[in-house]
Amino acid sequence: MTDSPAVDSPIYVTRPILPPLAEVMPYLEQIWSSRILSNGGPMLKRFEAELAAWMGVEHLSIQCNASISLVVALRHYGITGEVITSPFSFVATSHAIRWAGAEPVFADIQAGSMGLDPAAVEARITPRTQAIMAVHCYGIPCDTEGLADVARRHGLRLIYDAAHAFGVRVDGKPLVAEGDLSVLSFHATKVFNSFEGGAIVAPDLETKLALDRMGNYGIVDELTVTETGLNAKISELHAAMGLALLPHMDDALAARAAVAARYREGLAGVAGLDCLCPARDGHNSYAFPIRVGADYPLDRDGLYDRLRQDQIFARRYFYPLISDMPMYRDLASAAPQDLPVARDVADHILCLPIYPDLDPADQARIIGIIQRPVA
Ligand code: T4K
Repeated sequence: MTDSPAVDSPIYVTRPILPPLAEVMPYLEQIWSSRILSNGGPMLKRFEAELAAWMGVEHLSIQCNASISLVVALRHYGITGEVITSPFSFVATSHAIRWAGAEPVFADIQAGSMGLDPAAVEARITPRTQAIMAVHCYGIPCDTEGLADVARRHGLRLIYDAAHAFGVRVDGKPLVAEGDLSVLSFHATKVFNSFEGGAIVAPDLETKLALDRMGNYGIVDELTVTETGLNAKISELHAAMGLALLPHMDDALAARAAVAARYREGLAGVAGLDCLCPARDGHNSYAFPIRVGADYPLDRDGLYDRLRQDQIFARRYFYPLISDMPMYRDLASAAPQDLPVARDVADHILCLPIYPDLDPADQARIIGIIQRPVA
């Protein structure tokens, strides 16, 4: 993996990991020799097989990014009615619902998991509701049992935006096996990247092939197109990047866990600060969110600005709430008084830099500033 930045260079909230270039070259040579650049070529097939084995799932459809895969997932079930979703997420979650031709309906989240609250979801169900799209925010598992129960009792599809959940296991089982479908992101900013990319974890081969087809214009064969699909394909180059990085993921996850452990230790006992990702086996330490409370000397934005003075670019993921954005705020479900937990979390959250090769000296500097923000 690549070297760490110099001490005085900017520190961003994340930094992608890359495999050694020498390990990428053999894959590129194969592409150059085959001239197969896209359309479900050998590199993609191998990437799907090796990734499924690594994750411990049987079927997945690798696509160009999570945003498009969320659209494909909804289109697969023909969902055009209401989809109950979280306002506390990256905009892609609600945008995908709209691009699929459906309408997002916001429900409040739980304070602990920061995922959808099953009771709040149930209260939002109408005759037009067709699906729940929940988000495993920062890779913290939603209340999957509670959501599955609501979905089952009301005959709704349950689709997880699992963009943050690469590698997360609960009681040894991959979190992405929950729900009808789970969508992962392999964007540069994620735990695992193929530069750009995403995947839908499917329950069976038939569903996987249908998702592949939906992502390839709905083409069955040269003469047969069965549905209004779109182009969700990933190139062979992207598949090669993913393949080359995959063998490094166990080390990368261990390195992330070590960074998270140093933050937990360094920030323990700082009045007014809470670390929101529990130390838990099977977590992926995708992000390191903290809550900046009233007993801290600065408010959340004050700490964000203080860190920026030292070129440390923490991020306020996810503020503002999606439900406050201009294209959604007029929805009835966006009323602020109905989303009190999401609002409270969004107003106090700050995500600290975390990535496998974050230099311990840089991290000590970040912790030192947070411990004593005011000189
Ligand atoms: N669902 C959820 C819950 C998501 O969080 C996301 C994406 C999606 C769906 C959609 O997934 P994709 O369609 O992308 O597969 C970033 C990412 O662009 C976005 O993928 C991600 N969530 C979101 C949480 O973060 P920005 O606008 O904050 O990214 P940006 O460009 O400010 O990058 C953050 C920092 O990362 C930079 O300050 C530096 C570093 N960085 C970034 C890139 C792109 C690098 O060091 N190298 C890079 O190549 O959205």
